[in-house]
Amino acid sequence: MASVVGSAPRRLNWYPALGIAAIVSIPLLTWSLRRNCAQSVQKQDLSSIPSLPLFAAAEKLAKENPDKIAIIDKAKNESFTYRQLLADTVALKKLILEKLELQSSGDLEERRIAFLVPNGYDYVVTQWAVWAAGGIAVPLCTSHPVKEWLYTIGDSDPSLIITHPSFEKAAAALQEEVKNVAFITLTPFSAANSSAATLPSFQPSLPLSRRALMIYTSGTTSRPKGCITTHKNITFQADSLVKAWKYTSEDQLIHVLPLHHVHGIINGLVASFLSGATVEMYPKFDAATIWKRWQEKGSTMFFAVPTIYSKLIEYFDAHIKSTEAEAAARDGAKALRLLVSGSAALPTPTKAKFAEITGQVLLERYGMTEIGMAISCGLEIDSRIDGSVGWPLPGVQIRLTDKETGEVIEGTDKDGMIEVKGDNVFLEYWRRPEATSKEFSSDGWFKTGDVARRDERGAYFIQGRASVDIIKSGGYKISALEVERELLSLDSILEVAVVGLPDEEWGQRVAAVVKQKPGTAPLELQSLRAELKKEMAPYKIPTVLKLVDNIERNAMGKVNKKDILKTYWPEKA
Ligand code: MCA
Ligand code: AMP
Repeated sequence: MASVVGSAPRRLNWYPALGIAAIVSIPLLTWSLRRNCAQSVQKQDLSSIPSLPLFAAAEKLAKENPDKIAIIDKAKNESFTYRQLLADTVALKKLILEKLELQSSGDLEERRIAFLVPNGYDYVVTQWAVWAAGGIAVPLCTSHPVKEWLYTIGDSDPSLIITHPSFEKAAAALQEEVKNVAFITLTPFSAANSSAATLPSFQPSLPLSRRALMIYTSGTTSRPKGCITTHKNITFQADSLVKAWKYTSEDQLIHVLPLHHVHGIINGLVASFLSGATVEMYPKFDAATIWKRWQEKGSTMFFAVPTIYSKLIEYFDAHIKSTEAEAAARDGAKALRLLVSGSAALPTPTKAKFAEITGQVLLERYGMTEIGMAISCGLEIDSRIDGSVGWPLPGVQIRLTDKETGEVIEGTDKDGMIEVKGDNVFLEYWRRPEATSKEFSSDGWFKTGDVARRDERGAYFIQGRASVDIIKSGGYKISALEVERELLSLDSILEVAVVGLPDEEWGQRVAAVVKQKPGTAPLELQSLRAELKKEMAPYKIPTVLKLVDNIERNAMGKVNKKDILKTYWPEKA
């Protein structure tokens, strides 16, 4: 049997929960996507919306049900209909094009638009307006320091930067540094006119081959790369999830994830909006808020990283258990139809403890910035296997290859490198053709760098990453070499090795083993962290520091990070 799991015959490779409908509809979707790509670009009208699949779905819903809520913005404490979302999108689209003096073409033609907007309705309008105007959305991470924003801006080379007034200071700092790029300060949207909003007019779609989204992702060897997905990619990624997890317009998602990554953007926003669901958007995760919200009932889905489930369990034990709120809290969580965990390995004890509290068996899935979601356990409880991420998603092909020889592994129970093919796979790393081609096999499969094993049911079990230089902490992917580079730029540090220390709560912690320059005062973790906060994202900064006299290297001058772990943290190695 061919080792390609997920391609024809699909019937064998997909879990039963999906049923016949998915088997039939994937070729249809592929056909319609291809057909769409072949269309030539029509002149775009400033005041209408291109019928990209996401917008066409929203239009249909807004017509059928003008009062349907798209977003409940918890920070604003306001609800917004699909109708208003489309109306505000077209208004901002017009503003963007006018600002860039592109009224005559009405098309950004893949110009990059970077934006710094907190989680909520204003974020979605901004992203949709960029897409409606034909541009590439570059969401900036709201917790990054200025230095990281400058890197992203420098690399993505945007024509325009949109900032929300809540980032007034940051915007001023950026404007100091970034010359020759236009800025817009967003006027926050209000739901005051939601029911009166006029549905904008629609025009033919832009080609789905149009680049849509740029997400920065850490690599092992270089600075973060801009991962480009097209409308075809993101539509396919979202649609595949909609089929597998059966999102509907009856769903209400509680959304707490950051919006500069695929998990929050595609699984959380795009797939929900494609299905006409309602998304409740929170500025950030807070365990107390979520437990309280679950008790109120009315939401149906929750997506998170394992650290969030771990924090929810911790909060339950510390503040809810044995109080009068306990029964309602357990009940509230139990009422949801779907709770998903991903972005990092879900420890079985976390899964078990969460099930014990809530009666919910978390559904685990596997994904990556470059491929969206690729593998998922099934909706049926029986197909949520402990320690497994399940089966390839509809339309996604997966194979395992031997790490040394590259040969395809046919059988089961042997570790191999996960490789992926399908319309879910990204287009390119922005302006890095060599880096892009390096990540693909000669026969066109994307090499994830993750190691997995497949069992006789075709279910996949992730075994970790091939590279020790990629750390996953709190669901964030972090390059150990990038952290080392920052540490080495400090005056007092002579040598450093950064490793991922296994940790129950964070998955891994960023740990730095440091040899200081002679005569320098011993570093302290807190002051080191404070210093680094100006330089890098908070989640990349080491939370463990070990000062040593010597960092052992092999004959090639390389540090063996597995040995480092064994030497300094033998209990975790
Ligand atoms: C924060 N802290 C940490 C870490 N992060 N300590 C150790 N390790 C960390 N990684 C510390 C802070 O320094 C601070 O301590 C304290 O925790 C609270 O910080 P805060 O930022 O408020 O933390 P939080 O809000 O509790 O954040 C935890 C979180 C967050 C909610 C789990 O990390 C998160 O949203 N993660 C999701 C990431 C995600 O969406 N990844 C998807 C990418 P002090 O005050 O002492 O400084 S992967 C992806 O998209 C693919 C496609 C996929 O498969 O999904
Ligand atoms: P990112 O590059 O931030 O998109 O992170 C993608 C990486 O997260 C993958 O390459 C995996 O290493 C890891 N990952 C995602 N989901 C899972 C999962 N369910 N189990 C284990 N690792 C995961």
